[in-house]
Amino acid sequence: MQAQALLANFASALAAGDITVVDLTATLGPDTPVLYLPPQFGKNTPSFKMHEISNYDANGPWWAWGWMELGEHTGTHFDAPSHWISGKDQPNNTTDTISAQTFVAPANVIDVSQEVAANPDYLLTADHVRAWEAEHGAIEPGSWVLMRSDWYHRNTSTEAFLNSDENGPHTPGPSVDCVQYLLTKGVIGFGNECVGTDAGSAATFDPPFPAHALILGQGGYGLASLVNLDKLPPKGAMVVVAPLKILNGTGSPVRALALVPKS
Ligand code: 23J
Ligand code: MN
Repeated sequence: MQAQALLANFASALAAGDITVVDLTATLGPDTPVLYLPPQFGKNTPSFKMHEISNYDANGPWWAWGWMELGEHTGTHFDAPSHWISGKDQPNNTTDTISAQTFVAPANVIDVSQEVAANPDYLLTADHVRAWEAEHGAIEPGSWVLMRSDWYHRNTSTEAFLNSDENGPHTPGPSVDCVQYLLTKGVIGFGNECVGTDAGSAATFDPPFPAHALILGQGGYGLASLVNLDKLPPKGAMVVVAPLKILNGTGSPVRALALVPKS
């Protein structure tokens, strides 16, 4: 009964414009930046490509439609536990087996935009997260931690977004101790505005790529290439994000949304 009233109130608040739906998704197209891994790590993912089937023409007189060539980990996307070797034996670790119950969850938005503006290699630390909690409240089990860096403003240029030089990519992410701390809080996953959940320098960490290795290894999720995190409050937004139900999928492009109460 209580939950029924809650959803009725939710519908009223949406209709009245007291809850805003913020789109956390970047446009998916041929210019969408994709991860570049140096050859020693193996193969890379292709860029998005749309193939035309028909365009109200001889190939389909009354309709337009296309088919897509796209990697699972392209654009604004979801990492399933099976993406990483550490998560390969987790239960319900693929996009078709993850419980839909987890596709709606609260967001904790940690603003590191100042730090990142000064240092693109900035790493979010456990101490920073603890200080954030002292100010905004504890990170609750089953919630997302989203790192707001304002990096998404670079998302329209692969060069600016990947920010690589001869020493590799320079993009922000979580430190190892940060990821370990977030796991003690029982988070559902970690989200980043960059091309992946991990920092550009994360190949050199112990373990390498800790957001992937540790979070996916514990059955948690990742969100990458998020946008508009600057439009969310530190606490109080609800994330609605679901991967395509790809059989044995290791991840999927998503339409990520946040429900934000009008302040
Ligand atoms: C494969 C290998 C390394 C990384 C990634 C994928 C991603 O960031 C991803 O999209 O999951 S770092
Ligand atoms: Mn991914």
